[in-house]
Amino acid sequence: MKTVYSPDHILRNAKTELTGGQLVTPFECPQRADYVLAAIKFQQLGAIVSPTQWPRSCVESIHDTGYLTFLDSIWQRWTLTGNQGEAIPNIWPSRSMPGLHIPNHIEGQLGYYSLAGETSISEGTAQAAWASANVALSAADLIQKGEGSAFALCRPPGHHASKNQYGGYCFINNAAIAAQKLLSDGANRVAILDVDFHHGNGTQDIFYQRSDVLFCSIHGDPMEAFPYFLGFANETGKGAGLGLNLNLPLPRGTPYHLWHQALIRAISKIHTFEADALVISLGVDTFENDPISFFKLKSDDFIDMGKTIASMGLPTLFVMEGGYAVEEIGTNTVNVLKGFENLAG
Ligand code: 7XA
Ligand code: ZN
Repeated sequence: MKTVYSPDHILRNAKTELTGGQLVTPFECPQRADYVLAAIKFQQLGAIVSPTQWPRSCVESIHDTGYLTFLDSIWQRWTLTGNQGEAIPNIWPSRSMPGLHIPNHIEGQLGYYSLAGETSISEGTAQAAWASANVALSAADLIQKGEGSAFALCRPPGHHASKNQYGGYCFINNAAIAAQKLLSDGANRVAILDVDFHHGNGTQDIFYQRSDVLFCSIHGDPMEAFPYFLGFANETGKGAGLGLNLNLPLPRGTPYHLWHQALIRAISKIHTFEADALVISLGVDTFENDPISFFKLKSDDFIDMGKTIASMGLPTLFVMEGGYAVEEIGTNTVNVLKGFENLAG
């Protein structure tokens, strides 16, 4: 399996993450991609190729232009305003405010365009997000050109980003733009299976009313886990998308055999949908030692995960999302990809 990788991920190197009332070194750090890349080389997964640059319209097919302009300009505006630290939102439209207008002031815009406060914006963040998007689009292109599978080593990740909001370490929804590219290139139906520990609220929101994309997610119960306000089992889609959203929230301490049962349910749904291609939002923060999550998957379980995904027999694009047990992230990620290849041949 080919991997698409850009060294420009390193441009996303924030120094702060707001957690527990403190500014700590972000869990989503450049070393994550370094470990994954090293494991790909060590386990000889396949060629590592550079992304090409895709037209901005590929990203604008999913994200609002106003949001993208905000993302592109925020760092310069933030520093020109005289701010010394990284850009962190501190106010949001609340239940009693419609929140439908975009303030002129940068502080108000940060609140308008963010869904959470942990994700500081730093110099180079937008450039890295665009590089990550090009990685996903290039990997989708490999699938379109006939590769049975490909791995987009995206960083920063994407599945929390909605059409006009960043947060949860995500800025551009890489899985969504890849799925849209597969559709634009001729696929009739694309299934997105999100196996990251966290619910992919952005991806769900983007495709919630569409009939050409099925979204399935297996994740920590949002009553107990980020993003808290989306990802419940009764969210099943709307309008043309009714019945095409499957959320499988699971409780604290879930081991692989129970997680696997949810995977089988998702596979059954994908089978019924008759997808032409599959996009996997691949987070490995389901790992037992992940510092911010609460499932109990072991490293070897990721091999079986990959094999089970391969049993669907679909062209499959893997898009990197989360995983913060940094020293094990490479092994766990490549275990999924190797497991997939062993069954997919
Ligand atoms: O998949 N998403 C992630 O891995 C990031 C979740 C961010 C959690 C922040 C909790 N304070
Ligand atoms: Zn996650």
